[in-house]
Amino acid sequence: MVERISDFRSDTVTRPTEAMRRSVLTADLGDDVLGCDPTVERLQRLAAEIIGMEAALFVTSGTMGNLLALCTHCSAGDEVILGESAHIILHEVGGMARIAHAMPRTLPNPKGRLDWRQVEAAIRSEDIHHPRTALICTENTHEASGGSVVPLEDLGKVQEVARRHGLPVHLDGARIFNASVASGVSVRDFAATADSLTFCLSKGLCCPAGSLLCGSRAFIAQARKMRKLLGGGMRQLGFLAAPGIIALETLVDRLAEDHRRARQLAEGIAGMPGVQLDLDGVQTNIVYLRVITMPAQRLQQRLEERGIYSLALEDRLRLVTHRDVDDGDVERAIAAFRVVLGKGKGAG
Ligand code: TLP
Repeated sequence: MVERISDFRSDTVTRPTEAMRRSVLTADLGDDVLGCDPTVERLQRLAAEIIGMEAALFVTSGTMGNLLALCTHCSAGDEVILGESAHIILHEVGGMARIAHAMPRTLPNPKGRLDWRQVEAAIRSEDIHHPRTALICTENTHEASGGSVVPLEDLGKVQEVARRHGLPVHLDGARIFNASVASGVSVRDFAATADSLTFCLSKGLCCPAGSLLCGSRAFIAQARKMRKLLGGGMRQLGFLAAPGIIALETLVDRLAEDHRRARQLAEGIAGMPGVQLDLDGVQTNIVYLRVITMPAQRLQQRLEERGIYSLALEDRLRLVTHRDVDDGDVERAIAAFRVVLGKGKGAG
């Protein structure tokens, strides 16, 4: 019998804090579709202020925030330049094609970094055969490379190219606060490299649900209408917005703890037999690894039998640190790896 579950599947598994739970009971409410939920209004003002953009819109999820950005920036048949391992490409159910009716033009993005020269070369010229390039998407932190922080300088260069060609940039900043805490660069500085940005409350910031799409007032007004079209207009939404305010006011700085634990976890596992793990890539709260001796699915299952939950994503295993795992969970995970990989008591 497993005594305790240590859940490293994602930072999305975090449960709301006591203060968040209390905030729900006292939240001032109204009908947000009619634009009069005071708590949502407060959250949106706070988000816009922190990000440094004119306006913000509370949406159900990061996926919806990104999709609204695609729908708002693009028309049917337009092309979007983005990394081949962008979350929008890998894990957003093809919404770009199915709902935004836009076409991806993917480029290599090792560690989440797009090369501005390749971006510039991919922008379509005016030609009777060509689609219109409508948007460039960046992502920070970059999930698929293990939460790597994309340097501000890189994002700045992509933005320069975009400006030269009169194109907008959308930044998928689902974990932009992790990027900021890890690098010391303010979220505002990262956000200044884009015209719109999505960030999530429901990951390391521990909220039960919700993301914010930020941009200019005109952009957000259009996105708001699109949110309604997609069925994302909610009524007394202040119940979900109240925890978001607490998250932004009190939970950002503690992300450093998650980063320290991810590092500790990665260092504990990296030297074990058959493990392939890029320690340099572990900059925030995500650890990706492969083991040469068994498929990721099998490893996930063997760890799960020992109370360590992780996620097999294709051929790699992912562990994510967050507020609901502590130093003890990290130690237990390392011990479970040792057993499963054959260098400890109970191996097999
Ligand atoms: N990512 C999830 C999974 O889909 C992989 C996770 O557990 O990490 N952008 C990025 C960079 C993300 O990592 C995610 C979620 C999203 C967007 C989508 O956010 P949600 O899950 O709120 O739709």
